[in-house]
Amino acid sequence: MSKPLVSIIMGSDSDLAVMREAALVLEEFEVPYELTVISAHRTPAKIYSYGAEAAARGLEVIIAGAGGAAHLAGVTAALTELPVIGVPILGKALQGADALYAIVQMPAGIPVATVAINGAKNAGLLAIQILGVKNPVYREKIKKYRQGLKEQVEEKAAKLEKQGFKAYLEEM
Ligand code: RP5
Repeated sequence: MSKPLVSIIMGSDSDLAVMREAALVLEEFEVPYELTVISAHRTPAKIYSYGAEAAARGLEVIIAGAGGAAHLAGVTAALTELPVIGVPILGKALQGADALYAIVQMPAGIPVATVAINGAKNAGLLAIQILGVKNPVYREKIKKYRQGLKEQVEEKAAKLEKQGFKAYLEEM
């Protein structure tokens, strides 16, 4: 197994049902990754060493998902010069707005690339695009993936135009 290039961390195992989407896309693109639970609040010493050592271990991008008072992505970004992608996790109380604001509102100097609430799939894709800056294999895979998206939309549009919206909806 190759050394992981991408790290997926999350504040709790309760985030895994969302964060698995990032792992699945990395597997689809054959990107070596590691995945674990680290909490900025419950295991602060662990995130300190994890963030501080991440670049030296050969990681190139970190994806951090957390809900509620979601400090994991920002704290990780403060501890490493690697790009950090934050995934706000939908919580019960504030519909994910708490995590979104906590992750996106970073102070100037320590950016976190924030995706949508529960946007773990896009976090995985963005990580691959970042790897693609220096690795043309990943860049080509992203191009192919987008070609597939385009073809899917074109097929749907052609079918909709041919059948009309009523028949189309009945099949949905
Ligand atoms: C955050 O608190 C985690 O990222 C999770 O989204 C939320 C709730 O955690 P659990 O109480 O389910 O462990 O730190």
